[in-house]
Amino acid sequence: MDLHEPPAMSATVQVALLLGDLGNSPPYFENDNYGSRIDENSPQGTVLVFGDPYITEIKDDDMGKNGIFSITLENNNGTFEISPTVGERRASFVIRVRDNALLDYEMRQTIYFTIVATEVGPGGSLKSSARVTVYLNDVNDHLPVFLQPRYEVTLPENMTAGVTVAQVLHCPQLTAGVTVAQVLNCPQLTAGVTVAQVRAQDLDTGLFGKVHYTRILGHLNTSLRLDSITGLITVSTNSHMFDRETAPEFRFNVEARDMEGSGNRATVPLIIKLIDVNDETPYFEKDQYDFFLTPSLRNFTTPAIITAMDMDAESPNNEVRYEIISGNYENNYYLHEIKGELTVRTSHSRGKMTRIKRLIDDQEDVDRSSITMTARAYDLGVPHRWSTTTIHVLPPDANTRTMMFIVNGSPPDRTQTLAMLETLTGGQVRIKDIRPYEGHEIQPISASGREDNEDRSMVVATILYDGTTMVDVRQLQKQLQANVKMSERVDKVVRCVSSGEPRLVLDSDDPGHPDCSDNSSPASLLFMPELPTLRHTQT
Ligand SMILES: [Ca+2]
Ligand SMILES: [Ca+2]
Ligand SMILES: [Ca+2]
Ligand SMILES: [Ca+2]
Repeated sequence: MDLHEPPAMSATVQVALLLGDLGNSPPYFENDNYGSRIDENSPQGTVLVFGDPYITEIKDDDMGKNGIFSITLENNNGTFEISPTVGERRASFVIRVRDNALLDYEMRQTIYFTIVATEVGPGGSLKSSARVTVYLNDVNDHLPVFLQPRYEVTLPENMTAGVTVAQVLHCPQLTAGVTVAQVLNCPQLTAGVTVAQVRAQDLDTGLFGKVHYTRILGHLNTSLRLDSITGLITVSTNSHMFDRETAPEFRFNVEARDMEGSGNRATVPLIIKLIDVNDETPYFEKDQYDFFLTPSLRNFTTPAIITAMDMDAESPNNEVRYEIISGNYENNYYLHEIKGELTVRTSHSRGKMTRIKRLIDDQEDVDRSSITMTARAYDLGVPHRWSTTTIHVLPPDANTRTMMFIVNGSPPDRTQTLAMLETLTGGQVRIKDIRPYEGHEIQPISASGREDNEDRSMVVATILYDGTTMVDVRQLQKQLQANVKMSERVDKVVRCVSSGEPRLVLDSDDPGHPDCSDNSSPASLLFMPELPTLRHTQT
C-alpha cells in the first residue's frame, strides 16, 4: 500500500496552503482514520493496538518551529490518553486506556474519538485530525439474573396420584422485578405437577448470555425436576415426601449458569409452601375404655373421657369431634362432642329421669352387666376421616381384674379362647392381647412343662366380676375335654369366690382339694393373677 497518497490528498493540506505561512505546511497523519479492537472493561494502561494497515505516525515536513506540533484527543470523554503530546517533524503515538468506565459492551459496541495534531507557535491554526474507531469485544462479565428475587409457590401436600396440573403464569416480559409465579388452581401434588417456572436473563451476547438452568439444591431436591431450557420445575415422583405434617414449607435454591450451563452461575430461592390436606385419621388412645358407675348411677367414679388424636397439621383437618354411634340404648348416656366426656343423662327428659330414678330406687331391676357402646371420633376435614373405640360402662359393684392366661395354640382361636375363659372365670372376659408364650413369664410347671412352649400363647384379658359371677364346673370340664391338648394337662378348675381375691388354679395333682391360698400347689399353675387392677370399690 502506498502510505503517502491518502494524506496528501486530504483537505487539511489545502487549508494549510490558505492560512499558513508560505512554505509552512500542517502536520499530517499516515492514515486518515484508525481502527482498533479492545475487550470491554480493559484496565487502565491497556494499549490500543492498531495493526495492519495502520501506521501510528504523525509527520510535519517543515523544519524548526514550523515542524513542532501538539497531539490531543477530542470527543474522548477521558476514556483514552495519547502519548507523546508534542512531536517534532515525526512522532509515533500510542493510545492507552485512561478510564474504562465507558468501555461497556452492554452499553455500546463502538467508541469514536479524534486525534488532532496542531502546530504550535506562529502556525497555530495549522492542524490535521484522524478519526479513531474502537470496537469493543464482549466479555462474559454478567451473571444470569433471575427475574424474581425469590420464587414462592403454595401447593397442597401429598395425596393420591392426581390429574389436575397447576399452571404457573409466565413472566409477560423479561424485566427485572416482575412477579411471575401465581398458581392458578390447587392441584394435588403429584408427579408431573408444575411447581414453578424460574426465568433468568443474562445481558451478555452469544454464548456468554446463553442461560441454562442447571440444578436444584436442597433437601428433597430429587423430588423435583428442573427443565434446563425452560426453567420449568415439576414434581418428579409420587413419593415426593412433601408432607405438611413434616414441615409447612420446603426451601430450595435453583441454579442457572450462562455459557449453556458451564459459565457464570447464579441462584435464586424457591420456597414451596404446603397446604394441609386431610390425610390423617383421628385415632383413639385406647381400643376400649372402662368406666364405672357410682352407686347412684348418676355419675362415673372418675371423669369418663375418651380421647382421640389427629396428626394433621392444621384446622379443621385436625379438629376432632366425638359421638356415640351404637349401644346407647334409651339414650341414657351423653358424649360431649368436643371434650369427649361421657356423662349420664339426668335432666334431658322427664321420662328418662323417671326411668333412671326407678333404676336407682329399685336396685333389683338394674341390669348389672356392663353396657357396651361404640364411639366414633371424626375430624372436621373434607372429607371426614374417623375411627371408633369401645366404651364399657360398668355397674357399681363390678370388679375387674386383668389376668394372663397361658393357653394352647399359637395363635389360639380367639372366639374359642374367649368362650373358654368365660367358662373358666365365670366373669365377662375381654381379651386385650394375645402373644406367643415365651416360657419365662412363669416358672416351669414341671420337668416336662417347658417342651411345648412354642404351641402356647399368652392371653391378656380383663375379667369383669359382679354379683352374678358364677362358674359352672361341669360346663368347664366339657369345654376343656373338647380341647385334647388342654385336657391332657388339666383335670379340674377351681374358682375361688370366697377369698375376695379371685385366683384361678388348675390342679391336676389333687382334684379333691381346691386350693385358694397364695402358695397354691405349683403343679399346674396356669394363671398369673395380681396384675394391675381396674377395680371399683363399692362403698
Ligand atoms: Ca459483557
Ligand atoms: Ca454472562
Ligand atoms: Ca385429619
Ligand atoms: Ca395433612
